[in-house]
Amino acid sequence: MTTPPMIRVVPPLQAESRPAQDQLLDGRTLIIASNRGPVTFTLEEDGSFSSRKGSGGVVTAVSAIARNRQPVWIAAAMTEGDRARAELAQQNGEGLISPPGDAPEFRLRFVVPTAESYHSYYNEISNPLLWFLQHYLWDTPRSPDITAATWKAWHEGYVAVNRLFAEEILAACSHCEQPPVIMLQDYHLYLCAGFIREQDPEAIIQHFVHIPWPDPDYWRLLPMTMRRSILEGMLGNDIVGLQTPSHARSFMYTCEAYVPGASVDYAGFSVEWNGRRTDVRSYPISVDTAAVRRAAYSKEARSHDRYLPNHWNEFTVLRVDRAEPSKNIVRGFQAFDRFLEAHEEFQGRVNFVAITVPSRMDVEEYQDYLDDVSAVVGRINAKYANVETGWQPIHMIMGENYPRALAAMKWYDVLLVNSIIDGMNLVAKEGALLNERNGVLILSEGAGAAIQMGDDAIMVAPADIEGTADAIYQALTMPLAERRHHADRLRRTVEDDDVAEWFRHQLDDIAARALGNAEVAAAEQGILDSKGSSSAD
Ligand code: GDG
Repeated sequence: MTTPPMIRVVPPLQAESRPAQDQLLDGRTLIIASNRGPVTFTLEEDGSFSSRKGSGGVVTAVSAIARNRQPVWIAAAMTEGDRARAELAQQNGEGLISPPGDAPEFRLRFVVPTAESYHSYYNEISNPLLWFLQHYLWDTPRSPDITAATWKAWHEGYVAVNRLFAEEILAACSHCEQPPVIMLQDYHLYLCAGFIREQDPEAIIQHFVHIPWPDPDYWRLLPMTMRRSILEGMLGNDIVGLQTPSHARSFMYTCEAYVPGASVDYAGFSVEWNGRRTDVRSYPISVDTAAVRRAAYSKEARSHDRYLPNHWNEFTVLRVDRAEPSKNIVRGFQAFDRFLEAHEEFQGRVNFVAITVPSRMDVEEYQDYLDDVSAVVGRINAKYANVETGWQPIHMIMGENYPRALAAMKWYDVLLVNSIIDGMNLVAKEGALLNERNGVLILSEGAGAAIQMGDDAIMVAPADIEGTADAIYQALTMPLAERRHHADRLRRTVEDDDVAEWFRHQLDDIAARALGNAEVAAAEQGILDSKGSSSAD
C-alpha cells in the first residue's frame, strides 16, 4: 500500500530584517543524509557504547552551524557498533540517537540494510560503477560489463538502500509542522530525492555531489534505465549542487540528453521537469581552516614532527591521497622517475614522500591499483637506491592517520596533486593553508581546485608524465620570492573561502528557494492579492 503524500499548511516566510537563512531555518528540521555518518559507535566489553567523531569536511561544516540547529543526521550503520546502537535505539523506542556528550551537535538515525544489500549498494554499484563512471576511469573496450549480477546489485542494493534512506528521512520529519530542509550528500543517494518527493511534495531538498559529473556520452555506458532513474531521482531536488560550474553544465546536458520532457535553461542554470524546477548550482567545497590548523598543531600531530623529518631531504616532494586510481599516483611516480633521469644533479638530494591511505579494499580494482603503486615504487627505488649513502627516492607512508598527514603538509617544498579528475581536492587546500616552507603546488587541470588555485600553481595535464616531470623541476628551481608570492596568495584563497562559506552559500540558496516556494504555495492557497504580491515580499 502506498502512503498518501504529506500535506501541511505552509506559512509564508515573513519579511523582516534578519537574514532569510535564519528565518528559514527557524522551526524547520534540518536533515543531513550521507552514507557515512558523523559518528561511529563501538560496543565496549562492559556493554556500553563509545563513539568517535568523523573528521570529514561535511561533518565539520555542519558542526559549525549545528550547535544552535541540532540537525538530524541520517547515515548507514557501517560498523558492528553502529548496528548494535541502532538496535538498542529501536528496542528503547529512541526516535533519535544522541551521541555521548553534554551538548551533542547532532542527533542521529541509522539506516540498517542487510549486509548483502549494503555490499551490493556500496561495493558493487556506488564505488566500482558510479565512482568509476564519474571519474572516467574505465578502460572502455573491456569494462564495465553490465551483467545480470549488476542488475541484481542495482535493484537489491542501490535502489533498496536508497529507499531505506528515504523512509528514514521521511520518518524523521513525519511530525514536522513545517516542511523540513533535507540536504543529501553524494553519489550513494541519487535516488533519494525522487522517493522522498513522492511522499512529501513540500520538503525543500538539496543534493550536493562531491565528485565530477561527466558528459552525456560517457553516461551512456550505464543502461538507460539506470541513467534515467538517477537523473529523474535527482530532479526531485529543489537544488542540485556540484563543485564547479562545468560539472553543473554537464549535469544539465545529461538531463537534456536522457530525461524526456526535461527543459533546460542553461543561462538560468535550472531544469524543469514533471512540473517542477530544479536549480543547478556550483559550491566549491573547502576546509575548516581553524579546525585544520588546530589538528595540524595538536599534540598528536606534533608527535609525528619527531620522526617525519627522517623522511625529508634537502628537497621534499609530497603527495597525500587515498590509494585511489583517480588520484593518478602511478603517473606521479613515473614523472618523478623521468625528473631524476633528466636532472641527475637532484639524485640523492630529493625525496618523494607519499602518504597513502588504503581505501575501499573490498573492491578488486582498488586492490589491483595498490599493487600497481607498490610495483612502480619498488622499481624506481631499485633503479636509484644508493647503497653507500642509503638514499632511496620514494618513501611510502601507508595507513590511516589524519594528524600525521596534516603534520607532513607543513614541510613540503612541492605538493603534487595530479588527479586524473577530482571533484575539488582538499589536500591542495590543506597544504596551501599549512605549509611553512613557501612550498609550490603542482596541480592537475582535472581537479576542481584548479578554478580557485590554478593561477598560483604549476598546472599539469594529468596524463602528461613528461610535463609533470618538467613541473617538478620548475617547482624545485623556482626563486624564493616567486614561491613566497604564490604561497601567500594560495593561503589567502583558502582562508577567505573556507567550508563555512561553502555551507552558508547553500543555505542562502535554500532560503531563497523556500521563499519562492512559499510564494507559490501562497498563490495556490489564494492568498496573493490582486497585484500579485504576497506577504513574503
Ligand atoms: C571527495 C572528492 C572532494 C588524509 N589522510 C587521512 C585523511 N586525509 C584527508 C586529507 C583530505 C581528505 O582526507 C581527502 O580529501 P580529498 O578532497 O583529497 O579527496 P576524496 O577523499 O576523494 O574526497 C574530492 C572531497 O570529496 C570533498 O568534497 O574534494 O574531490 O573526491 O582532507 O587530508 N583523512 C583520514 N585519515 C587519514 O589518514 N580520515
